[in-house]
Amino acid sequence: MNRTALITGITGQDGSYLAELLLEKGYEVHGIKRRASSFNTERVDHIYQDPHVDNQNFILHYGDLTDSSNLTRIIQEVQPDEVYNLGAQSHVAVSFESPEYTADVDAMGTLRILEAIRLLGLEKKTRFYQASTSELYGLVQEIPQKETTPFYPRSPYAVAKLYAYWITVNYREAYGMYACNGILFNHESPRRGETFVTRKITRGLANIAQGLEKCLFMGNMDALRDWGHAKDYVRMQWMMLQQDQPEDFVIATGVQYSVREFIKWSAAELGITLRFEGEGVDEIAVVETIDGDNAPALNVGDVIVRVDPRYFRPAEVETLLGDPAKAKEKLGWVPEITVQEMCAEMVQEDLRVAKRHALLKQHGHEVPVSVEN
Ligand code: NDP
Ligand code: GDR
Repeated sequence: MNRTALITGITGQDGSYLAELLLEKGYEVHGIKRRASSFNTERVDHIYQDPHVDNQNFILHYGDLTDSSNLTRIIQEVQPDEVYNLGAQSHVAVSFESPEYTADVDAMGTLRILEAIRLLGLEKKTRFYQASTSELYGLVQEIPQKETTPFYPRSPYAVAKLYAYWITVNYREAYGMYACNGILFNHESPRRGETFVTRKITRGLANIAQGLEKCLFMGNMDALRDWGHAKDYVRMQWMMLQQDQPEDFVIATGVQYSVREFIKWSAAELGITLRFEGEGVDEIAVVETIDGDNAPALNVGDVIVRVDPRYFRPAEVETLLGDPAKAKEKLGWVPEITVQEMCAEMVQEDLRVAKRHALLKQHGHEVPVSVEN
């Protein structure tokens, strides 16, 4: 019989890739989507199935991680073999502005699901995956970070995720549940939310190249991250639930780069070389050379990146570098897509959209260009 999976956060970056993967593997996939005043299913629209036809294997339910009764009812209806808890207020900077909401969704939401599984008597049937994060390491205590590295969270988001991490461990130990944490380092894709740094860069620079925006305003460009591709990382989320024993794993590439380097690669993919000048809040990036026809709106000497302290965080995570040795050894997991390949894919996708928007603008239509946070 086909296995059944329930994904919270199915409308997000990871949820959409994981849903595709599980459908390919023959799962019946259920997902929880939030009610919104406009459509929010863009990332999964291509796998949407008409509910009026028989044998549907992709089913969306309205729900919210802040609503226990709703979660319990959905889990009771679905009787999932596997639950992937990917839903979260996932933006670190936003968590400083909405700390209580972030705790409610990211920490208590995890407890609500675990408790629903237990109260419904599904603790021996349902396997549980928790989307834990490298943000747990925060002010890093060891380089590189591995499963045994002590945590030191640096944001309301990370503190909420710390609770979620430990409550997952606790339900495993207390009730014998198959529950585990994937401690995932940053992972990106063309489906990455527009306000995370990589997508902000690829989208912003593509728009600037096409004349839709003038300048990209950045926060801390010295920040170092270990970036992988979301497609590689969701494969591991599934693998973690297929073992004999539940265990926690770090998932990372083992290589780190700065935000500034990501800006340089993105510009290079557009045929632009950048020169960085100045320091701190006065740092700028100037167009040094332009090659090819992807940047018709730009001239040599244009300043296209500036620093805006608005994007600095009250407490920053300066450096993250993961050690994925355990995942390689025990699961045979290795990332297949390099960060440079991923960056090129993201730029090309954003360039395609920017070109379309530029054409619309040329013909007098309004186009969306905002880049916030
Ligand atoms: P996204 O922000 O792209 O997706 C988050 C998902 O959670 C969306 O579907 C969102 O719905 C949903 N959501 C938000 N609030 C609620 C709520 N109150 N109730 C139900 N659903 C909600 O995140 P990613 O796909 O990038 O990440 C997936 C998970 O992995 C998150 O938990 C994140 O914290 C964690 N993580 C991510 C990493 C990364 O680098 N991407 C690294 C480590 C961990 P909507 O579409 O309506 O906004
Ligand atoms: P992060 O990702 O906070 O690591 O959390 P993000 O891409 O937002 O920031 C990465 C680093 O870039 C610096 N930065 C900027 N960030 C944003 N968003 N906007 C800017 O303009 C900017 N300028 C510099 C940040 O200060 C930071 O150091 C992501 C999320 O997906 C979490 O949910 C997940 O848990 C972690 O990755 C692992």
